Amino acid sequence: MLCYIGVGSNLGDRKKHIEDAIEKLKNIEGVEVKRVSSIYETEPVGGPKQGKYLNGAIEIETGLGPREFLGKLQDIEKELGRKKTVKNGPRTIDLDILLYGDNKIDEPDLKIPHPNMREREFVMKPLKEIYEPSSSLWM
Ligand code: PH2
Ligand code: MG
Ligand code: MG
Repeated sequence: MLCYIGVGSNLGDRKKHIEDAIEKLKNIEGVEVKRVSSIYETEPVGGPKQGKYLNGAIEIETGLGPREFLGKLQDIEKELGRKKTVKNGPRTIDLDILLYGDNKIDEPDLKIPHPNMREREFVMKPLKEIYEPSSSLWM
């Protein structure tokens, strides 16, 4: 399955958190990191007053199911010191599944495509750099 994830960080060594997350993704069995977008500095959208983010997008080929893959992303977030805070608040690392093939999932803890991604410049700009349109016609 061709899958796209959004990555963001606005706490601590933001660039290192993103690099570490990509390394950890590469080390997951059944996950191949195919492309990584440029990393952009972006103004925070929503949430409390907080620092600027670094944001990027990653293209992944995986045989894992969406739930299994989500679990792996959450493990990486924990390993990189992500703490539960307020909604849209600052975070060391955020890994969101944006697209998972052309699957549509609408469950309380897993929504694909990622809600509001089309309105979010910090998601779409890096995603458009690496998106492979052959897989679906959603854009
Ligand atoms: N993530 C959020 C809330 N706001 N703003 C920017 N610029 N980048 C993000 O990744 C981001 C955000 C919640 O996930
Ligand atoms: Mg998230
Ligand atoms: Mg997010």
